[in-house]
Amino acid sequence: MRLGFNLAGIYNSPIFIESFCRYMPKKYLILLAILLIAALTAVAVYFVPAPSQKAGITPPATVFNRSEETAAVEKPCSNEHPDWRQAQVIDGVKIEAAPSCEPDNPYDIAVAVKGTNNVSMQTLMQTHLAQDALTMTDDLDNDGDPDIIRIKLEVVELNGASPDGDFLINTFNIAPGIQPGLWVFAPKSSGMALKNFNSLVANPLLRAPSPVIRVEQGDKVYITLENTHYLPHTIHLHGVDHSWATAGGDDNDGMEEHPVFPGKSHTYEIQPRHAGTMFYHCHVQTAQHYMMGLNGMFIVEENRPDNWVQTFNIGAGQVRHPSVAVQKTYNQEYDLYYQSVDKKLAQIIQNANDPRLIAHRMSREYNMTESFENYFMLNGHSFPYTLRDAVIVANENEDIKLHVANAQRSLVALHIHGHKATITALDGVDQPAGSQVTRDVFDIAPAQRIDLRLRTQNNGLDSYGPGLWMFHDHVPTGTTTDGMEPGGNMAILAYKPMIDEQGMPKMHDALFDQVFNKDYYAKKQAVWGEGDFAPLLGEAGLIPPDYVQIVVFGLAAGLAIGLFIFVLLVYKRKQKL
Ligand SMILES: [Cu+2]
Repeated sequence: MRLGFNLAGIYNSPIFIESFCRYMPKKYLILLAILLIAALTAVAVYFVPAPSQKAGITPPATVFNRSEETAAVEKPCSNEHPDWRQAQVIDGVKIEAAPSCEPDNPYDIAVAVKGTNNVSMQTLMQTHLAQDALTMTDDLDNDGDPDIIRIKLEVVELNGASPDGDFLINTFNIAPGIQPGLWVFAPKSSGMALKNFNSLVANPLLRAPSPVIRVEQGDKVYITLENTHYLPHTIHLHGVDHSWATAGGDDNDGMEEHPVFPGKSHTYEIQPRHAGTMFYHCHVQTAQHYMMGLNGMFIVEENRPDNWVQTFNIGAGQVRHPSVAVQKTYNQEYDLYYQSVDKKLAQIIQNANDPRLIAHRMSREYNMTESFENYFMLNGHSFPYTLRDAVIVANENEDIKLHVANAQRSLVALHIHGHKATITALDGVDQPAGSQVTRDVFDIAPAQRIDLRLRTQNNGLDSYGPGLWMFHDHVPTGTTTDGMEPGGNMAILAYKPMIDEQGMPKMHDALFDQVFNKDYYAKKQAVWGEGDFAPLLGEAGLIPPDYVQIVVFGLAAGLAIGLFIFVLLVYKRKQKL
């Protein structure tokens, strides 16, 4: 027996319709029909399908962790790792002292010299390097150093939009409060991309510029790009001796038509016969990807016995384990990497997550021919952060080797105060002794590299004596950060007695208060807003009002309103009469 109530049966039965019509008056029926038609039309209009739909993202409501937001004024040097400054030996690798405020992690250097496969797990754990980031094997020429080098690089986004809410992630400040969106190549890393669970700051391995890579002349080098990014990229080894195709017939020039897509990897094979300071960069949508930061210095060191070169120089700057040939001729070695950023391009990755939107905005909406350079960086930082890790610390009577590369869109006119340096190589080719020009401004075209010999002999030519000598790009924009001076790639050549125990230049306290301040670069603060001259040169301030003007205005306006009301009352009275 069926116990259920059969609704369909009732509605379909002629008795139901008949009784409905009988009890419902005709005019209501028509009204009901009209209402029904109107409602259905509205529904149809609302759901009318379009030929395509716009993609949208609704981020989950994650709360931004503000715990690490700093006050406007920062300590010039955080002095996080004073022990890293000392000369030391790790896993048998001799690491030179680095007096600057933010020296490189010496464990990174030990691994960069010996390879991830030749150091203790204890050493490797002090870095963020993956176990296969850099393997070094096979002394092919029996001269005491490994000759098969396998390097793995990833692509990392800095200061990009978080998919979880309205904040940036993998943050990397180039100057106080300045966080442009960047892409960099980075050695394959392990663990979190951030400093810790409670942080949005990128771990120290993930930073601008892309690492300086050093190999030895004649090494068999395999560079694998493991594309961890959401867009395709390549590695083009600019100026480095490489065949056009790999032994297996694959692309070896990193050209646009051979992109390495997200999640894919590709290995470039080289055995450079020529030593010198070279370059590498992505060659997909080259103009934009290059300006986003996908470029770095590639140095081929001369072949020498027992020559374990420092494969990665993270963040460029001082080379704390120079090659055998450099050690023989020079007291110190530095990599100087100049880079610029167009903030309009950099902002694209801060306003979208969808790779299709980013590709659209970057390649079809953004117009490189109408672009500007707003930020100028030396070794990934703009002044005053250049004082933390891009200082050159010299003693008197030294010969210092400088590798300088220009990854800016515009020319660099490098000027070192108080010194005249000498060009020893151009684009990785040694200059003959007679052509080694000594001068005080070096013009470096985009993508060019120069090697300089900087002498600190106080003889009125090489050096004018000890000091805190500024060095910077003499193109006027180069010393600005979004137009604010002092900024850009300004840095200091400091003679050792003139820096404090934290590696910061002495006698700069007043300047530090002004510039280690994000309000200064946000243009919220007067340039000479502090000190004795503040009343004269600080904010223009407010001028007291003109009281005569106020009284005259009040009287005139009051009278006018009064007169209007009076006329209105008179008119009404007349109408009543
Ligand atoms: Cu690319």
